[in-house]
Amino acid sequence: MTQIRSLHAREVLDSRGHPTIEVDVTLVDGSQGRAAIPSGASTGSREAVELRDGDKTRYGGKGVLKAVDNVNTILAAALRGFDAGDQAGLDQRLIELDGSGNKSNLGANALLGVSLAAARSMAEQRGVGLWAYLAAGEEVSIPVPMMNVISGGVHANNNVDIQEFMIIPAGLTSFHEALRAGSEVFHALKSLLHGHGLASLVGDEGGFAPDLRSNVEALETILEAILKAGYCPGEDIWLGLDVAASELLETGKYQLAGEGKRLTAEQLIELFDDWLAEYPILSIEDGMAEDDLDGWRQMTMKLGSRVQLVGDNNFVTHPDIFEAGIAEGIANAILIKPNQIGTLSETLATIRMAAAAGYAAVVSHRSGETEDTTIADLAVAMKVGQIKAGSLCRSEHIGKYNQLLRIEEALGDQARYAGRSTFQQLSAH
Ligand code: 2PG
Ligand code: MG
Repeated sequence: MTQIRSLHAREVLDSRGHPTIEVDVTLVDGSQGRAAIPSGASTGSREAVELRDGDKTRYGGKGVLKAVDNVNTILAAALRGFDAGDQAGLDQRLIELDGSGNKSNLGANALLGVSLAAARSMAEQRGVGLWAYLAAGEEVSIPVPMMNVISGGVHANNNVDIQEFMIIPAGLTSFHEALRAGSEVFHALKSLLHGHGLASLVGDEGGFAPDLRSNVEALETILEAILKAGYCPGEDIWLGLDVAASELLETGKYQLAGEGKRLTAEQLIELFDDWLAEYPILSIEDGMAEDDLDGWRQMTMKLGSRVQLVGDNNFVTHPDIFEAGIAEGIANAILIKPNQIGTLSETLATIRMAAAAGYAAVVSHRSGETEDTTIADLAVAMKVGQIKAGSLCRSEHIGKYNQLLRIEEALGDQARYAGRSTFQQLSAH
């Protein structure tokens, strides 16, 4: 009943209007699963390879027809009859069929499409939600959303260096109240920006991308919006940053154009320290560039007991790379992006590794998204406690939050919002 009858892939568009791959898996009993794969802009150098055609006559070279063809020919032939219920075996087979080590032969986008669609077909076959299928009877939780309200860096066309300013409604008592708080703050922020004569156009992740003069001005404006919406900063709602520092590093120094500064790692850590004293910041992602191991060590030593330090571009959701990072003692949390590694099983292995090492995990979208909401189910099933899925507008982001509302509703009085307890190990909070 759970053998694969057929695979079918197609080229669709993502939220930036670039091509991406969508895969349908059909089982012998007719059950179907579908997955569409997102794409990043501030990518880590060791991410699994997203296969693009490079044919400049189509979509500026961004077409994915090769990856589509790899699914429809090689993978379809090799996996016909494979038991989709054996996710670990299926993913192992995908890795072997690719054979490259970084998924560059068949494409991580092709492999992940099959891997996730297979899991979805199984959930369909069992007649349960994906989250329930993945949880396999284990306890689940609804994650705290980290919602991008101001965008900068490579995600926006403005003067703000830091890529993402997020609000974290960890102090609310349910997911739907947390989402409501996020939406109310988002709209309060919009009217504040208008009041300051600033544009409320949005960046790739739906956060506003105003021409603020500095990063501090962004922090101040968000605090004002939280208050204006009737919430208490540092009690209901905290702040989070994705510095995406790899993008700031130029000839050995971190360039903060907004602040007019060129900083050493040490100076940047001091700046974060100042901000921690001033603002209710709960989480800093990629505070150092991916290769700045020494900077990461220093930052973890200096700030790691007081703030969540999330590794994204440096860990790239890769179990081996992450394991080395844990041994180095860098960061205290990891960002989980299934397309950085390319199969569901490896993603799950990295999440389990984080739990075993006492690291927090944040399941995350990419800045080029689709209507696929798999990450919402994944975050619930793996009980990670946090999800980063963009802003409070545009359906590619809202879709994930709406899916969490549905799951919360389905769980009824069993629904547990991860809330403040997720951040309990941080002494300052
Ligand atoms: C990040 C992500 C998602 P991108 O840096 O964390 O927010 O951006 O997908 O561009 O890598
Ligand atoms: Mg990041």
